[in-house]
Amino acid sequence: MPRHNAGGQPPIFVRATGCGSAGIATLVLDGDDAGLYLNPVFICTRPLTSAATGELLLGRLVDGAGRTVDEVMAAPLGKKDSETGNAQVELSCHGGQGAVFAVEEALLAAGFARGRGTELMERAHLNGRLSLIEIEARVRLSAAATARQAEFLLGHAQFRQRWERLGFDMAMGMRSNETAWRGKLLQEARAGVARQRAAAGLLAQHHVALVGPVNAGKSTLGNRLARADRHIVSAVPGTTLDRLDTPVEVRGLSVLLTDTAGWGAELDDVEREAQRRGQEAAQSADLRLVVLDGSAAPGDRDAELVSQCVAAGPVLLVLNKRDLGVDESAAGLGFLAGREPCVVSATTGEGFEGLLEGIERVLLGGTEPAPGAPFTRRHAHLQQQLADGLEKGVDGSELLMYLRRLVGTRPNPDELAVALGE
Ligand SMILES: Nc1nc2c(ncn2[C@@H]2O[C@H](COP(=O)(O)OP(=O)(O)O)[C@@H](O)[C@H]2O)c(=O)[nH]1
Ligand SMILES: [Mg+2]
Repeated sequence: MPRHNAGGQPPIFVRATGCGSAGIATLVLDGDDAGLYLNPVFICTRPLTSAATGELLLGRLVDGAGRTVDEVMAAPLGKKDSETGNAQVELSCHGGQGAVFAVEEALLAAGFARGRGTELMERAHLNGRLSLIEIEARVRLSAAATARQAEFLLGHAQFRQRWERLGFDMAMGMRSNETAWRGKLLQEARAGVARQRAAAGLLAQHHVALVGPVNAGKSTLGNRLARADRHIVSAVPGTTLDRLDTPVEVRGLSVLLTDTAGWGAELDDVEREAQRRGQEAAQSADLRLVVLDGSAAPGDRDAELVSQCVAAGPVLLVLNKRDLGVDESAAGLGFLAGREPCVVSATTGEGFEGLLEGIERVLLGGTEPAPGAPFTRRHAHLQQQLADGLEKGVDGSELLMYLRRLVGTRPNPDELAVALGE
């Protein structure tokens, strides 16, 4: 086994593709000695170490006994061209778990260590190649559930440029002994803190519960929200006995929708348990959609249900079955909910846009997440510290430190840990 040179970062491998059934999988081998370590187990017409950046070499990966593990394609990358600033080899092998495991075993035997998922980004940051804001955006992009989330996160470059510019203006102002930058920076920092909530709302997964009496149309409504027939709809009361959690997208927000058993009268043990679980979900959800049959006059239990839900947190009252008419006394329940009810028909889809808009408004807290807004608690925290410092008249050089930590272009292991810890 070759000895890795003491100065650089030791050779590791990290999966660059997902693990599942696939035609191809790519592993990134990172470290200045990656080629040296791979060379003895990579059988090709010519040595890997002689290949230049951009060349592709087809060869066989072998284990310690010389047996072929897989046919692989190796693509070496020089220090200048790789993202981490270390030399790399991109190794493409057959996809699928078995093939990837076998290749990883061979790499471990050849002296590579298994890298953590974020380790390449960490190395890139510590080598001055990747800012903290970019790392934070990438971690979230790889977990983004909706196109709207992804689009917002791609605004990270705007966010970084804006704060780099503020830092530049500040440094110039300090040099020429003027203080106009203070007012502008304070305004931006305050605005940033205020905008982070909407961004957090866009990036979070929200738990929304469908509650209401049996046969109000909760499952039909849930199906329409999920745009798929995932829930069991039936005219027989009590069909939804268990909790059903379905990930759905509402106007680009990621929502986990829980359909619950109806709050009916006659209950056996199974139904009572289903109801208990439903109530539990309704209590802990971020938003409760209280679904009632809006074509019929509400009973005392309906009013009681709305009040109970309001006590647990945000509520949208949904008066369903609009196609059968709207009973005026049902509309009056909106007073209890504290908001205009959404009057819809789950079967025809009438009124649905209003419902989607209502859900979006509650979950985002009424604000629109704008591109270039801060999107982590770390950002908001540093902007808050900056605003506090400006108000207290703290010295410019100290304030500049907050800006440096925020943008994170310079290697900062402590701040990196905070960024990856969220
Ligand atoms: N006319 C009409 N019927 C509906 C509507 N929504 C649901 N239903 C019917 O009401 C019955 C109960 O629906 P379901 O979704 O199972 O109610 P749940 O018990 O609240 O989950 C079914 O026969 C549905 O087809 C609607 O908007 N209009
Ligand atoms: Mg149901």
